[in-house]
Amino acid sequence: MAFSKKNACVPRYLICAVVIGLIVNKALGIRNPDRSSESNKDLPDQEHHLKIAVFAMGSFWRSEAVFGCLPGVIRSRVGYAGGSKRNPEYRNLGDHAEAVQIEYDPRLISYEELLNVFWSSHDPRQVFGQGPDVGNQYRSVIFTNGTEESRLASISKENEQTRSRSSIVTTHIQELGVFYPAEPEHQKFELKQNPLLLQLIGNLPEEELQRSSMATKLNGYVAELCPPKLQKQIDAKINEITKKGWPLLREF
Ligand code: MHO
Repeated sequence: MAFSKKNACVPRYLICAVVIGLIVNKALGIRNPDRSSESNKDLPDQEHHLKIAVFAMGSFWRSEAVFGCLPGVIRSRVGYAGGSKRNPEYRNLGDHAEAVQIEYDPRLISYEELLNVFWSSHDPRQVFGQGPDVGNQYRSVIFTNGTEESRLASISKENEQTRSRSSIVTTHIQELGVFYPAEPEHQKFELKQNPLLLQLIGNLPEEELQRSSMATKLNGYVAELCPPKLQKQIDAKINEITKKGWPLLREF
């Protein structure tokens, strides 16, 4: 059957609808879900070797800060994963867990090393929560992307279980489905509590802040989760800058 003129217009309407949808989403600050396997396809060429790891280990404010200072961690962001609810939100996240997504350079840090940090930075034996935070959203999960990560995760979980003989390691290992980035106020949460530091890095617009490696590090620094040497170096640098003071605008 020949394509009538009327039918030929339909795809154009569809394209318009999609474009308008994207613009409205952007204007309303709506966050689009990520699929793990596709998430580094938009990276610039020099970043194609970067890999992504996703963990849940309690409050995502802290989880993001835990990984921020590690050499080889390029950037991070927090979000919701592991559940079935579509478009979760902080106050209504359904069956998802609070998770952190880490972009890392495998030439500088390995997945096994990230797993070690995961185990040593929370209590995987705690049931239904983490520290003072109680609830399913704080469960411990390693989200994997394929069989090699699952294999490494399982080995590391077995090792962890051997170390804690009397109690069960509750951590789940599951394939990452959709990662829903959390609202902007939860991204680099620790850093956002420190206006001076935000200013020192140039009051970056939100999108740039979320992609900034410097912000990722400083987010760990504010939570005092950088290795002591780096923590001290950053302290010294900030003291140096603040001691010099700012020129004051007095009159014009
Ligand atoms: N204990 C934290 C949990 C925050 S979280 C991102 C609080 O201050 O509420 O779930």
